[in-house]
Amino acid sequence: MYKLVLIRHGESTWNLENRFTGWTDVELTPTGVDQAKEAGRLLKAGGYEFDLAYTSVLKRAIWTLWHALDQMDRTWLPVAHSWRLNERHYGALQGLNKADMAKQFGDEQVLIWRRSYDTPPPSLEAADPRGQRDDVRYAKLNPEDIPLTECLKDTVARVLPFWNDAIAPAIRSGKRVLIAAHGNSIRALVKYLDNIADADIVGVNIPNGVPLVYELDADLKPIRSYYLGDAEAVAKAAAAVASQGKA
Ligand code: DG2
Repeated sequence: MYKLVLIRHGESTWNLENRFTGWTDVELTPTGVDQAKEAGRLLKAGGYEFDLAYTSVLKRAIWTLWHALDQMDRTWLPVAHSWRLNERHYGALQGLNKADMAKQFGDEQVLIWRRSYDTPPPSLEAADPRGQRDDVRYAKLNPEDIPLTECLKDTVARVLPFWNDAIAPAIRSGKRVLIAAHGNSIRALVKYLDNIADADIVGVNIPNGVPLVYELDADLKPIRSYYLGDAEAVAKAAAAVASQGKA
């Protein structure tokens, strides 16, 4: 049996301001740092050990991983970064307030933008300064791989090659893996691992900074999965994420 641990980053400045973030590279808040440290303390207290960590190229996930590893006295662990673990690109919604958008367009429309499997939010214009065309960290990508918007289906399509080519082989080779990523790049992995139907993934919300443990069989199929920490607090935090898009 293998164990895999996923952590959504701690609260970011734009989570706090309730703004669509996507590929915008925002910082953690002090609460987010505390959540990341608490995740590390929980992993340490649970006796978790890792050989390898993966994260995105966005600093809210990178710092979360670092603070968690620091609490475990494991800052020396090898870490691989990939844009494929970035948050789902939120298109022209990036920077806008989720509740304001719900007031303007209705809760139902914002739920579609946030949680529908295959309806992407409105696209950014290619020349929009909120895009990443000139960002050095994406300079080696094919221009068509840099999204202007993404639905979860698009996110699954760019996360899975990294799972199949890098993460899954590492787990199969016996490496104990920790992944620090984002609400929707983690939902993409959870959908794939748990084989969740397109219609049902709408109801899955990932709380900030809580380790999500997967026990996997030899074929990397989940035997069970669970969050570490207080179950009631975790359920409350996931419900709070769900309601961020309401007027
Ligand atoms: C949030 C997720 O991403 O937002 O892009 O706004 O996990 O990086 O904070 P994260 C964003 P929702 O899909 O939950 O609205």
